[in-house]
Amino acid sequence: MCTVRCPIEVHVEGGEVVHIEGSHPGGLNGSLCPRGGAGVALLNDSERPQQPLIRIGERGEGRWRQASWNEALSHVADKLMDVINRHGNRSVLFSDRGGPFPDLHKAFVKGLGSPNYCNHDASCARNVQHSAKSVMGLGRKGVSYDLKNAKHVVTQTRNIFEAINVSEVKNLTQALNSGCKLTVIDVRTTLTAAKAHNFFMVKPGSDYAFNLAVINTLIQKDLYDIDFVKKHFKDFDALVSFVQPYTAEWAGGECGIEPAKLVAFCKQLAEAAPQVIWHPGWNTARFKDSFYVSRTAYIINGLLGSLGAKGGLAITNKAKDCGKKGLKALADLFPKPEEKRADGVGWRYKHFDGGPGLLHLAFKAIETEDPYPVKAYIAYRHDPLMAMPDPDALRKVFDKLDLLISITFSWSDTAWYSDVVLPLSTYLERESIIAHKGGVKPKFFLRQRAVPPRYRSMAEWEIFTKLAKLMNMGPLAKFDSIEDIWKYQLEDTGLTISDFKEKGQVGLTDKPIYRDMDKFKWGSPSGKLEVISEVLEKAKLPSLKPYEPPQPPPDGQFRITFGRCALHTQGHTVNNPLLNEAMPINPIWINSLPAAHLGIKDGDQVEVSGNGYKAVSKAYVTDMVHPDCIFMLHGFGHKLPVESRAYGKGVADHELMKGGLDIWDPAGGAIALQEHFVSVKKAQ
Ligand SMILES: Nc1nc2c(c(=O)[nH]1)N[C@H]1C(S)=C(S)[C@@H](COP(=O)(O)OP(=O)(O)OC[C@H]3O[C@@H](n4cnc5c(=O)[nH]c(N)nc54)[C@H](O)[C@@H]3O)O[C@H]1N2
Ligand SMILES: Nc1nc2c(c(=O)[nH]1)N[C@H]1C(S)=C(S)[C@@H](COP(=O)(O)OP(=O)(O)OC[C@H]3O[C@@H](n4cnc5c(=O)[nH]c(N)nc54)[C@H](O)[C@@H]3O)O[C@H]1N2
Ligand SMILES: [Mo]
Repeated sequence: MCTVRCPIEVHVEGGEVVHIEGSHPGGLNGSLCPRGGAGVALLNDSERPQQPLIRIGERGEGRWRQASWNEALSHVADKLMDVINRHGNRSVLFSDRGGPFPDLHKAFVKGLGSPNYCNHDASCARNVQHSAKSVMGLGRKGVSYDLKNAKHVVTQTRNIFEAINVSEVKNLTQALNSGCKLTVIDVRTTLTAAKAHNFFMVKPGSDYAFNLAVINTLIQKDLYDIDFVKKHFKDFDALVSFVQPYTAEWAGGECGIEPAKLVAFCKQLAEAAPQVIWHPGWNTARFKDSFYVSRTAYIINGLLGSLGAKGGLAITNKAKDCGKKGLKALADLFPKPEEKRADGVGWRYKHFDGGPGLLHLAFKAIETEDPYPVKAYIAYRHDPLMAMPDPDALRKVFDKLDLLISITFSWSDTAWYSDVVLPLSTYLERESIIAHKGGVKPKFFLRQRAVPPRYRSMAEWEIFTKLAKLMNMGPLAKFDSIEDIWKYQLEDTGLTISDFKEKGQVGLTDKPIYRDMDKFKWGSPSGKLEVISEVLEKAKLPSLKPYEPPQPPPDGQFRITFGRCALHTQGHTVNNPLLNEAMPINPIWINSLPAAHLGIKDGDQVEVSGNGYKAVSKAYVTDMVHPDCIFMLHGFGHKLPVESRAYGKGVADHELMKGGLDIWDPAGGAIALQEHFVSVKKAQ
């Protein structure tokens, strides 16, 4: 139901799933969010693809031929081989959803001989990833949020109680009950803000100013950890002089906050340090300077000594840090393709992280054939026509493809536009490869299936190993069952699959492991926390970028802002029978002042328009959102006739982002989804 993959227990009676709850041995003790509970409705939903489908009409027309799995997979294998014969192995692109299971998909793409494995992150957390690397030389998951032991948690562009990871919610709640303070920086009063000790409603897009003023205040008032800075920072002096003009007074004007409150907040941080977590954000694909917001968040954590600290951003452990062997990687079955990536990551853009690349730049390559033609695209657990801005422009890009395949368990705009839809079994009906979860207490975990597939769907291990067989893909073709794959993964670990049977997971350490930071060497070129990043400087990008205020909304318009709620996952649960009943549309949050000016009252039907798209929803008139913006939940405004419950309800935020595929943060790489303006009026 969500990429967080909270551990669950599924109760089955007479072959039917009757109840789903948070796993007890997995640490959730029954707790789950509404989406987790609504998995039963997904399982039984007849409005999901029920067998392989091959397109017979025009793309997007919705005319399909039902196919057997043998026929569909042979068709896909033949088409892929045809594209490869004509344009080379590199002409196949695959996009995935990051998380714990991509090893198998990476193996498949390497087996195809293509360097073009991408994931969704260009429209999610790439800015955080790249900013983490630019400061620490570690990825964003190289540190873990040790919420349980924190004394002050700061969330900025992060609605931790509604955009949910259940164990994070539980750990933070436990910490708050033990006296931890919470500060929220947001453009609206979220549920998280409602529980906060300090709440700053900032002007949309002004967070970088806020952070610079915090750095200035911590330094000017000697509120930082001098010993930690001496030991770990490179170029601290450059930071001191850079932030000089960025005072709390100054930020007051830029962000629309009280300077005295910012100073008092900094004092609280110093009191709680190093047990402070300043969350660097999750979905930060928002502004052209979002990279620098996250970058300064990491620097603030460094100034407070919380990078690597217990109760701060503790260093993440893997198997080897617990004296154990890791899982054997399926991706290692094949050599790394020698070709350069189509998205330019690693050669044209050397400061970006190779692993999952940048999908919007791969789409650019499809469009321009620069550096070479990309002619086949497999979207796995990914709906770029909803997850990326400007779907009309993206459909034109897809028109240049010879082959578009979607592997999914629900309908999506991308599946609807595809040549072949391969229906995946839901997570309740399939096994997955063993996954590793890093943290202060790392573990391996396993997804076991609870019931057999309801329709003619298939698990991903089956789809990819069968395609591997049809395409003579040596080592991946040799697996005949999920047990074979599990055995391979566990080869070096000394574990067997029976070790997972009872709890679904195996812990790699009994006690949390915290590193001795006096001896810790960071992953950056200098081994230090880099204020001036060698990698950025080489790419001719500033390490410390002067602040530029966000563009004010044109007269009578609003900046678009968006986010999540506890009841839905992105765009793919809006048609779920239970969740749709609980929340069928996305209300438009609009501040009372401009609403009054426009004659809009709470509950009125309003039309949101911009860039040639318009749709109607209900107004939520409130003081709890900044007057410069409107806010809406992402994932609504579905237009597929096969989704009767979601059809035509609410507003699609991504449709309001014309030209958005070309608006991105040059330092962080992610798309800047909130650099768009819209109009609102009372609907006729
Ligand atoms: N229930 C639920 N949980 C989820 C998901 C889901 O779909 N549903 N999705 C998962 C995924 S993929 C992700 S990436 C995470 C996302 O987790 P978050 O990033 O925490 O979630 P969002 O709601 O997208 O955004 C957080 C907040 O940013 C605020 N915001 C918007 N513009 C600005 C700004 O300029 N400045 C500041 N300071 N705040 C701003 C929004 O008002 C919103 O409250 O959630 C994960 N968990
Ligand atoms: N305008 C705008 N754009 C956004 C966002 C926003 O808030 N506003 N949010 C951004 C964020 S944070 C993210 S993470 C992306 C999310 O973008 P996506 O990853 O595309 O979103 P989802 O809806 O989670 O999943 C896409 C498809 O995968 C299918 N699916 C679900 N689980 C599985 C599975 O286990 N296997 C397979 N094969 N398929 C599965 C779903 O049914 C759905 O059709 O969107 C980003 N784009
Ligand atoms: Mo995300």
